[in-house]
Formats: sequence, C-alpha cells, structure tokens
Amino acid sequence: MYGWTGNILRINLTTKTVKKETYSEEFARTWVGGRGFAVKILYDELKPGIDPLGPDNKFVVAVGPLAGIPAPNTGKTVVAAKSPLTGGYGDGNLGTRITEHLRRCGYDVLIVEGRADAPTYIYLQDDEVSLLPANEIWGKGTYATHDWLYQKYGRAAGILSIGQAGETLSLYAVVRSLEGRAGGRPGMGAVMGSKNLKAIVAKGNKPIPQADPQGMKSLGAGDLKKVGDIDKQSGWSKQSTNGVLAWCNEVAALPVRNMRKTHHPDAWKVDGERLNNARVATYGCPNCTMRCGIAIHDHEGRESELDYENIGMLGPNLEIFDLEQVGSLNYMCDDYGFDTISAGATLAFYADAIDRGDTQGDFKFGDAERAKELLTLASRREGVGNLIAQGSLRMARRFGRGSENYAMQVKGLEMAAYNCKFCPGMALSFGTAPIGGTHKEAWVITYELNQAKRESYGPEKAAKVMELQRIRGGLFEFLTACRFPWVELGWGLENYTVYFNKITGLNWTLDDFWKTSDRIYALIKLFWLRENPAIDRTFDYPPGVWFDPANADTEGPIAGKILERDKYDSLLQHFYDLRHWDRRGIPTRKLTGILGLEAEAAAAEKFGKLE
Ligand code: PTT
Ligand code: SF4
Repeated sequence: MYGWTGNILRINLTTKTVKKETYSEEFARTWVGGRGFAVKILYDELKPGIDPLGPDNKFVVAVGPLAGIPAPNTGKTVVAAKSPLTGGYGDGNLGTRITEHLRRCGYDVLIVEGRADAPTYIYLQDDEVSLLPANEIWGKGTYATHDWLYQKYGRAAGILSIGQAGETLSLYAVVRSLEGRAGGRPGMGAVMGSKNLKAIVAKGNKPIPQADPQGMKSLGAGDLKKVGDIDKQSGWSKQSTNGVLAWCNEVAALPVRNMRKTHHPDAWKVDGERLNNARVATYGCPNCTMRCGIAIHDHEGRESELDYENIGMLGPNLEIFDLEQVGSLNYMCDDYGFDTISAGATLAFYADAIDRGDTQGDFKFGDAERAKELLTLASRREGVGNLIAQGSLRMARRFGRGSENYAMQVKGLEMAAYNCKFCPGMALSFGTAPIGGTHKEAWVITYELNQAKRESYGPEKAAKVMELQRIRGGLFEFLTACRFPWVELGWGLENYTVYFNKITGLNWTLDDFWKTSDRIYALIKLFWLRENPAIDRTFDYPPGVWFDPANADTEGPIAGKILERDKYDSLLQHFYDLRHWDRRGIPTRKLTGILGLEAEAAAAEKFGKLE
C-alpha cells in the first residue's frame, strides 16, 4: 500500500502502554485519512454516553495521504475526540510540524487513551515512544511551553500543546501548534488536559511511502511555486483572511455587539488594511507559500497573530475597535489556549445578558481591560470565570429568562464571525455543520451575497452548502491539506486528485472523493444520534434571535429584514433531500447501504429506527 503508512500508534496513559497497530488497505480506502480516520475510530471505540472529560474518551491525531509531502499547503493535522462542549463528535484542523513528523515516525494516526496519574508529555522519535514528566511546564501558557520544548528538542520538532485553559478543562480549550496556529475548537484542548497530557512532541526521519516519489517531488515543488506566484499576483496574503472584514461590514454581515448589529462605523479601524499596516511578522504552516499569518504588536507589546475570526469575535462583536487591544485578547487566548471564537462569543453573550437585565455583572461592550480580566478568571475557573469557561449555552441555561435565544451557538459550539440574521444560506451552513457552529464546512456567504439572491431560500442554496461541505468538510479534512489555495486563489480541485493518485498509486476521481465525504458526514450524524437519540430537525437550526423580528436591523442595507422560520425549515428540507437524510435529518437506511455503512446503521438503530 502506497500513500499510507498503514500504522496507528496507540498510547494508554493509565497503563503506560504503547502499541503499534496496523490498519487495512480497505480501511485506508474507505476513510482516507484525517477526519475520516478520526470519526471511524471514535465511532467504533467510544461507548455511547461516556464522559468526554473522563479517561474513556480518546484523543485522536490523524493525517491524510497528502500530509507532510511537499505540495501546496500540506502541513495540516486533524485533532478529534468526543467534544466536552457539544457532547457530539468534535475536531479541528491545524497547521503543525507534527503533520510531517508523525508520518516520518511511521504513523498516520495517534490515539491517546486513559489518563496519566501526573502531568505528562509524549515524545516520539522514530520508533521510540517516551512518556515524560511535564511538571515543569504544567501551569504554563503555550508560549512558555513551546519554548521549553524547543530548547530540549530544537525548533524543527513538531509540537502540539495546551495552555492553562486546557488544564482547567475549559470546554472550548484548543490545541496550539506553531506561532499563531490553534485548532480543535470544540474543546480538544480540554480533552488533552483531562488526560493530564500537556504536549505531544514528534521528530521522525523515515521516508513517507509514495507510489511515485520522484514524480510527486517535482510536481509538488513546481506547484508550491505556482501557488506562491498566484498569491503574490493576487495580493491576497497582504490582508489574508481579514480582507473579508470590510466586506462583511459593507454587506451587513459583521458580528457586532453579540451579533445584535451587523455593521459599525468604526469597523475600518480593525480591517485588513489596518492589520497589514501594523504587521511586524508573518507566519505560516509547513509546506506553504501563502503564509497567511499576520502578527502585530499588541497593547502590551507582544507579538500576536491575527486572523479574521479572531478579530471579528474579539473586536467588533465586543465593540472593541482598537487593533492593539484585540491583539492582546487574541494573545491571551493563544497563550491560555482558549478558542478565540467561543471566547469572543461567550464574553459578548455575557455583556448582552447584563445589558438586557438577564443577569447582573460589571462587564460592558467595549471594555477591553475587563475582557482581559475575565479571560484570566476563566483560565483559572475563578468566580464568573468558571461560567465563562463553559461557553455561552451553559451560561444561558444558568441565567434562564429566555437568554438561550441569544446565545450565538449551534449544538453548543459558538458560531464564527458571520452575522447571518439575513443570510439564509450561511445560516443553513452553520445549522448543519457537523461539529456545531463553524464556518469551516460551507463558507457559502460570498456565493449567497455575490452570485445568488440574498433573500432566496431556494434549493440552489442547499445545493451550494452541500457542494462546499463535500469539498471543505470532506476533501480538505480527509486529505489534511489547507483549503486556502483553492478558496482564495482558485487552485483547481483536480490538482488534488493528481496528487492523491501519484502518492497512492490509485486512480480516483473527484466523485470518489465526494462519496468519501458523504460517508464521513453520515457517520458523524450517526455519532450524534447515538449520543442523543432524541435529536430532530431543530438540532440543525441557528439561534432563535435570528428569527425574531424585534432583532432586525433598524437601519442600513438589511433594515427590517430577518430570517423566516418556515422558510428556513423548507431550505433545511431541500438540504436533507439532497443528502438523502430523513425528515429528522438522519441518514436513511438506503443511503447507509450505498455508503457501505450497514454495520454502523444497524448499531445506530439500537437508539432509534432509521427510515
Ligand atoms: C479554526 C478556527 C479559526 S478558522 C480561527 S481563525 W480562520 C481561529 N483561530 C484561532 C487562533 O488563531 N487562536 C486561538 N486561540 N483560537 C483560534 N480559534 C479559531 O479557530 C487556520 C487557518 C484558518 S484561519 C482557516 S479559516 C482555515 N481553516 C482550515 C480548516 O479548518 N481546514 C483546512 N483543511 N484548512 C484550513 N485552512 C485555514 O487554516 P479549527 P490553523 Mg485552526 C491564532 O483549527 O479548530 O478548525 O478552528 O488551524 O492552523 O490555525 O489555521 O479565519
Ligand atoms: Fe497555513 Fe495559511 Fe498557509 Fe493555509 S495558507 S497552510 S493556514 S499559512
């Protein structure tokens, strides 16, 4: 078998045992890698109903066949587990040197089980595996942790680590890797923390098995250069992801004031141009010629790497329009290891709840200094910080008084920085994203506003959401390559079949990829069903406030407009029909047969009959 190492490394931290296992070619071809491997392993190995922060949960690190091989943007890795934030399947995708080193140690998957009896880190060096004490770095932020590990193992080592937020089990703690890289929004850092696992370090030297290594080498090097050239010509990485902020403000889709508003006259102060002007350093993932990470000096003079989601959620959504202050909040999230999106949304929810009189407190929109104090309290789980560390939905349930309606999350995961009170397609994208409120699966908003009719709830929008889910939530998550060359520069998807076939020696087409994507989405839904047999179509709805006429903008481009519940429901039905899911949003028996998921469907039926 080419393209896959065929090996899984399984480490049990309770028993301190290490097992090298193999997987079959059939497993490789069915699930391909990354998210595909992760969901299949978690579905097969986790008992339904386990505590996500208990020793029975498993932390999976998984890559795909392109991972680590020089070609456009192949430095990504998936981290996955049952999510402590949502109770369902959770994962994230981050740029890291682990991607290549894991494969060069001879594995495509690392599964961490159990719970260490003391703070520990894992060190992989080719065939050797060590479980080492992490007492010296436990309690430290991710920057100090990485520095400590770099001193020991050199800067070329691959490192994943958590900060204090992961240690104190914040439900939206992320995993950190390189400068400015973070992943695993639905609490993957807390799962590491619950295992007393501070970090994973890998250094490998083995070759990665490929069918045509020479052909791939010259093709990959040439294409990396081409992508870099296209980026330079287009100028995209001048503002990188934050290029979209000014547009969101103009079209009234910016998150402002806990997404109550959609635009703000001061938004320009934190836009892509200002970010580029303030740039002091540029960072990127391995195997990347686009290098989209723009770092500025924050309010305290530290380097902080900012993307659009970080700025949108920690800036306008909190009504903070001082880029250096946004940089400080972002730096703190990175160092403590909080997800910036959930942190921004939860703080905004708290300010909103105080403002509406649904709770009492001393935090107001625009108060950057108090926001910093609250993040510190959250990292220690002290006072109100204990609630903030649990995300907006749990906070709303504590406050009651209908506040759940304006907790801006789906399935418990806070939504990214697109205010969709009048963007039906993007609302559907958030509603149906398989890990909760993320934009990563179907970023349909530019199609919706630039090519389609914004007010339409027609089947074309459901079709676009599904098309993008197959590409973004499927292809790029199972091959584990960064999607930006395709999204931002139009780098053709057919390139990925060429890479895949050169590496694996197979002869796949895009249709084979789409089938794999559909299989992964179906299994993720069965995972949720098993955890929550009562789920119905309301599970795929965005927050209630987006359907509330009283929440419509009173001025600007979408004044008086708001989502309509019955129309959203029919859009959702178009989506289910396309996916061959039933009226509850569950894959049908027929579909599971086509996708080869008969055994999984039979197991799921213990928790409710499939149509
Ligand atoms: C991703 C989510 C995003 S998506 C952002 S900014 W974005 C936030 N970044 C955070 C951060 O930084 N620090 C922090 N403490 N929390 C953060 N939370 C938020 O996490 C990311 C880039 C970006 S920047 C995006 S869109 C693309 N995402 C990809 C993806 O998901 N898959 C894929 N195959 N390619 C992608 N390419 C782009 O990668 P999550 P990263 Mg992140 C400071 O992980 O859990 O998926 O959440 O991965 O390596 O940092 O790169 O405007
Ligand atoms: Fe990483 Fe950005 Fe390059 Fe993608 S474009 S691989 S996120 S640096």
